[in-house]
Amino acid sequence: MRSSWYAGAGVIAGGAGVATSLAAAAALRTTSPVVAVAEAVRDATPGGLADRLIHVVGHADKPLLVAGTVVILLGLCALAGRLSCRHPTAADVMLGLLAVLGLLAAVGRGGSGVAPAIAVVVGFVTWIVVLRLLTGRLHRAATPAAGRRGFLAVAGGVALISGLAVVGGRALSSGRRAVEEARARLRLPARRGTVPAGADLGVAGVPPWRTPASAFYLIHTALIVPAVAPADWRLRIHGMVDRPLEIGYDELVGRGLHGRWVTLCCVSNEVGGDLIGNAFWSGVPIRDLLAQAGVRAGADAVKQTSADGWTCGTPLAALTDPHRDAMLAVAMNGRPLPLVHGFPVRMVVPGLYGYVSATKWLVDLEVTRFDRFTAYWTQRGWGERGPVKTESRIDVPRSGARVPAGRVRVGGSAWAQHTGIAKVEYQLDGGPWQPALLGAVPQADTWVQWAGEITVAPGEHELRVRATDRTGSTQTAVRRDVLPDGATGWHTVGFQAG
Ligand SMILES: Nc1nc2c(c(=O)[nH]1)N[C@H]1C(S)=C(S)[C@@H](COP(=O)(O)O)O[C@H]1N2
Ligand SMILES: [Mo]
Repeated sequence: MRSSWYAGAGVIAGGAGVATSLAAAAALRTTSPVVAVAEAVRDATPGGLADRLIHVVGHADKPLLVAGTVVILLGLCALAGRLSCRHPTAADVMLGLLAVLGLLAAVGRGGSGVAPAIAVVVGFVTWIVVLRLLTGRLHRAATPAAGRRGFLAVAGGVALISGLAVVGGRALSSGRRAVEEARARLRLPARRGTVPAGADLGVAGVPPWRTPASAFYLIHTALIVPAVAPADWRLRIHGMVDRPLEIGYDELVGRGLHGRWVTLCCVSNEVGGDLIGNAFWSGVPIRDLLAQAGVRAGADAVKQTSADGWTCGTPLAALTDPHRDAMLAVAMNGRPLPLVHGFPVRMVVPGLYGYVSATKWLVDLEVTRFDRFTAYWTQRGWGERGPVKTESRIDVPRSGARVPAGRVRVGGSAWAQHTGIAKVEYQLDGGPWQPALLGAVPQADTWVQWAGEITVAPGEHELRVRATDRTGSTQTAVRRDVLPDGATGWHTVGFQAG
C-alpha cells in the first residue's frame, strides 16, 4: 500500500515534468524532449522495422511512438517514486539519468541551440520538486490517513498547474496557427489543372484520376509536421556550384509557375497498395535554378534537406533533364501545398520514388556527389537511386469481394511514370490475357486508368493484371518485397461470384 503511494508520487511528478517541459518547449518554439526521445527511438530502429512501423501503422505511428515513450517514461518515474521511499538520492540519480537521456536526444537533433536543453532542465526540476513535495506529505504526516489527505491535495494542485502550463505553452506557440493563416491568405497564380477528357473511365470503385489533397497518401518521418511561414522560408542552393544562391518564397513564385500532372508514389507501396496519388502540381523548374547557380563538373547528385532535418539524394541528371519537369512545387491541385504535403515548398520529380526526390518542407539543395553522403533512407538500407517500377493494380473487384455472377466490369490503375504505359492486360482464372481499355493521359508522368469486362460463373475466381510500358517491357511476375527499391509482381485478387 505504502509503496504504491510512492509509485503514484513518481507518476504524478513524471507527468508534471512532461507537462512543464512541453510547455517550455512550446514557449521556446523547440521540440519537446519527449518527442526528441521518440524520434531518437525511431531513428535507432533498424531500417526495415522502422519502415514497417512508418508505413504499416500509417498515420497512427507518430502518436503511438510518442504515447509509447510517455508510458515507458511514466513507468520509470513510478520506479523512481518507489525508490524514493527508502533511497531518495537514488531516485534523484535515476531521474537525473532520464533527464540526461532527454538531453542527449534533444542535442542529437542538432542545430537548435540551448532551447531544447532548457526544456529538459525545466522538466527535471519539476520532477525533483514535485516528488519531494508529495513524498514529504507521506513521510511526515502524523497518521497515514493525514498523509494521504495531504498527498491528494498536493497532487490535485500539481495536476492543475501542469494543465495550465500545457495550455499556456500552447497559447504561446501560436506559430503553427499563424502559418495556417498565412497559407489561407496566399493567392498563388496556380491553375487547378483540368482532368483530360477520358482520363476517368467511370468504373465504380476505381479512385478518381485526380487525387484530392485530402485523399492523397502521406509519408513522412516528422513526428510534428514543420510549420514554416512563407515569409520565413529561404532556400539555399550551394555545394558544387559556381554561384551559390539563396532565394525566398516571393522571389521563387515571382519566377513564374509551371503546372504539370505528376503521379507520386512511395517505394514502400506493396503490390496492389495505395501509397500513390496523382495531382496537378505548380512550381518552378529546378533545372533553371541549377543553371543559374552553375553546376560544376563532377557533380552527380543533389542532396536535399528539409526544415525538420530529413535528407534525400536525387540524381543530378533527373533534375537538369530538359525533358523531365522536376520542380520546386508550391501548389497542389491549384491550392498552396497543405502543411502535411510540404508547405511552403517541396520537390516533385516525375519518375522517381518519393524517398529519393519528393522532399517536403525543402530548405537546402546541395549539389554534390553520391559518394560523399548518405541520406535518411539510404542509411537504412534502401536503394540510392529509386526509379519507379512499372506496376498495375486491380481496384475492382476488391480482394474478397462478392459480385453477381455474369458480366462484371473490372478496372484499376497502372503506372510507369516518365516512361508511360503502353498496354494493360487482365487474366481471369489463369485463362488468356485480355487487353484492357486505357484512359487518356496528358503525358507519361501520370498513372493510367484501365477497364475491362469479365463473365463469371458462380464460385471462386481469381483476377490478375499486368502492364507493359512504352519501352515494350512487361512488368515482371517475380514477387519482390518493397525493400530495397520497390516491390514487383502481378497484382492478383480472389473474389466470389454468385
Ligand atoms: N521532409 C520530408 N520529406 C519527405 C519525406 C519525409 O519523411 N520527410 N518522405 C518522402 C517519401 S518516402 C514520400 S513517398 C513522399 C510522400 O509525399 P506525400 O506525403 O506528400 O504523399 O514524401 C517524401 N518527402
Ligand atoms: Mo516513400
